[in-house]
Amino acid sequence: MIVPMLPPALSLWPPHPIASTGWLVLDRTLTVDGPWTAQMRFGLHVLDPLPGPATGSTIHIRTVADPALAREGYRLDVHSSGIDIAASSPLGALQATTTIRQLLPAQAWTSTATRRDDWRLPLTSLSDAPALEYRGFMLDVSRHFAPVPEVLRWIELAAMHRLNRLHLHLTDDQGWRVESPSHPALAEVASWRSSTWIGHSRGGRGMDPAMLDDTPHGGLYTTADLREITVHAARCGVTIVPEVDLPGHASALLAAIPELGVPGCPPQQVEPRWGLLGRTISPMPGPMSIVATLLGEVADAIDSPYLHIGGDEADLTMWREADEVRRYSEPHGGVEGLRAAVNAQLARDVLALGRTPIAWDDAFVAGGLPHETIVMTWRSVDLGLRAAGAGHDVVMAPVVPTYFDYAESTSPDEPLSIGAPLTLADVAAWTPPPARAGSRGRVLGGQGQLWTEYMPDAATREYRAFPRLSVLAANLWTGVPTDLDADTDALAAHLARLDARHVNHRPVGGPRPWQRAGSGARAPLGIYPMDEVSQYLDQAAQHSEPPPD
Ligand code: TNX
Repeated sequence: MIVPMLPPALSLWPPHPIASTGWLVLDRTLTVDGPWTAQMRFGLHVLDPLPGPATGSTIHIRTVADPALAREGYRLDVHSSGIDIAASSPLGALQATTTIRQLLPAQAWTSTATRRDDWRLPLTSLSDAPALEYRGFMLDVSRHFAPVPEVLRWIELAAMHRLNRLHLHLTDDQGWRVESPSHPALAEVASWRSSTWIGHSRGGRGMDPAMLDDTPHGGLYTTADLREITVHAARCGVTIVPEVDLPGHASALLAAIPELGVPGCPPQQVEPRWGLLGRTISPMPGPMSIVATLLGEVADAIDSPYLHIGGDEADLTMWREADEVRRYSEPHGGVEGLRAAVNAQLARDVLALGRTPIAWDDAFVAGGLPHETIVMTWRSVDLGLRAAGAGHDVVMAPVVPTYFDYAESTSPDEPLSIGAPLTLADVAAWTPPPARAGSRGRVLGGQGQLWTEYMPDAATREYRAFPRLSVLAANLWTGVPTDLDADTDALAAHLARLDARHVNHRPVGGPRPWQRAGSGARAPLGIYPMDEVSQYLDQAAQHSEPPPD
């Protein structure tokens, strides 16, 4: 039998071979029954399937539970009279709907029911399951706030890419984005700043007042907002991973609740600048118990198995300069030992809430983390492998190639960014390595990061994320690198889906005219070249001697 060539619009993403023997034309009413009816109706809303058994005149989607399949795995069989789907969980059933939409024209990715009678599915059977269980995307909503509708869209875009974790970086020096029932000052003071730095630290103009935009920026999620986000994520098969970044990166928190500062800490403001600012909360028992309350409130608002405690780049100068803290640190062997004790305390607070703590690799290097803590590594993959060796489960998020705040090229056409280049090819070539033989911890997966210092709006965020996130997501699902040369058609078909979803992606060849930097506010004032960044990260990883495996 001759297998007809599929036009590019029918290639799957991640690329997956399809053998087809003909077509099922969707020119009749669709009906659906079985255990995954709700997932079909949600995931296939463009087709508008009705619940109910097959009748002679309908195209029937039959769903069955097959406990032998992997948690997010599925089997899909498109035959001449309908569609059969098997999954062991709602997550697998949702994955099958993603595949069905990908087999349809790109218009199947518009946001409303748009089925036309000439849409057709190839007659085909396929089985699929992810290589990695943690496939994440991190959105920094502190540096620039993403309003709720945008977060809901990121959830959908994550699900469209078979990513199953949305990590929200909720707090940082430049804004605290979670309502606190016990501390209203977090909403009143910490959720907005009076100005934003429009320069680049590399530009060398320091705190030049001309570089502040004198425009207030802010926003926060109420408890109700966070519940809405969590419920939408669950429907899409995505788990929210909330992060409260402590004990460093705390300017906004200290501006709102000064008693969290070390004794003698001068008043703080919600920071308008980017970079390492050295604001760390007090490690004393009083402040730590207030922080435990705040963590409990976030856990209460966001139903998730995880709570990320940050732990990165905690500058200890404030601790060293406060006599009381220095004395308090003595039984811990000094302030470095106290840093480890504080991270461990935060992780234990999270465990007491029934959640799994996650921390950046800096906290692993500091030592003393409970073994249940998942380590998220950003400074080097090797640190992650060491953490796995030491018994931690690990999520790999190395700057190269998962920090999409770095521009794809050094061209002056690229809008202002932290550094460059971090190319699509860099992403395509990378997959998280497995843990070394004999490690007690596992490498759970990987994650793409969108730190938003230089991304003031949703369009810029989408420009930086896509298509690099699409390629990373493919690698996390398949566990193997993407061959950009062999998969040109599949990527083109996927970019058409992004267009149908109105995603402001960067074309592979470079920005569209209206995506270019120009000479105005988005002009590239300075960037960190990638070799300098790698040198900095190597040094940082060397200076910090991880605890023995
Ligand atoms: C490092 S990664 C940071 C962030 C910045 C980012 C910019 C990490 C845990 N900390 O605070 O936004 O670099 O690329």
